[in-house]
Amino acid sequence: MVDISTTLASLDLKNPFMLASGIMDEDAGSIIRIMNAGAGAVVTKSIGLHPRPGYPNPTCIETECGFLNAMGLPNPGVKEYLEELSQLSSRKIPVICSIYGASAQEFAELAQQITSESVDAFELNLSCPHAKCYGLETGSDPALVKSITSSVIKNTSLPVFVKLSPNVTNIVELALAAEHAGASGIVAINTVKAMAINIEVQQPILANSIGGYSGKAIKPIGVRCVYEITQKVSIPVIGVGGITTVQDAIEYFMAGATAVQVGSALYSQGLEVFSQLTEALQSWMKDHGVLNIAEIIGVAHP
Ligand code: RRO
Repeated sequence: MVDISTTLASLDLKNPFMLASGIMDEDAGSIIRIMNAGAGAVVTKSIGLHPRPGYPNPTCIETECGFLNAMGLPNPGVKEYLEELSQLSSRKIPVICSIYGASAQEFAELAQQITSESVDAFELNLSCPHAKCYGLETGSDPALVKSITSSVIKNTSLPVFVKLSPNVTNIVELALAAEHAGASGIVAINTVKAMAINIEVQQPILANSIGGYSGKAIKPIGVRCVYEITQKVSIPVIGVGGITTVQDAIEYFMAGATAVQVGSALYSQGLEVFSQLTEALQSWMKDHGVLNIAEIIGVAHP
């Protein structure tokens, strides 16, 4: 029997396939469905201190090779979301709460309000590509990454993962800033800043004009980021971006990822994607004589 379990700080995952933030994770009902579908862990929609309606439609479109979204951080705010989390009667798998804020102080307040009763870890969204004052606007400055990460760590005993953007010159210096601040791991990558234009009306399609690109097309960007980060940091890195098949996931593991997140693939493959990936990974490992997933993590490094 091959071993596909993996460990991220104090979190034990029965398999390395996590739900990425922002897909089917706005309410307890959807999260329970993901848990029952066989995911190794789930990450929630990014939650802030106050409710946000998000941007007007269109907020998400399918393009030639992926999806383009500018949802605009829609969420009910921390108070209401805690009620959703309280409906997850038993957490069969780790639940990681994605949080966003405009300052270290806002992140600290969220970490104080969301306790270990509700979740098992935090993912800091320092990478949304199109939200003014949030995400990438804070996550492209190593000093801010360090101060935000430290402020969360001071206010929680839970593991803290930092989700970074590929839309920067040097993702490694941002990962190092998070590691030096005491992060338990890095999540790479968020969506790639992009846009599409309707040539008949001669206007951008998304209401926000600019959005984030996800799906198969961004996989090589994600793999490159994971590879570069794992050359320099020693905390675990979670790979995300364009994973639809087990071969995609294995590429991320070989680049150095300890686990991976799946998002856009849910649109095409449905909830079965988690059990399909798990079974396919087990058969691939058997066929290749790999007994433990740890044997392939980072093997592509010189
Ligand atoms: O809500 C969004 O528009 C969004 C977020 Br928070 C994010 O992190 N990445 C993305 O592509 N969209």
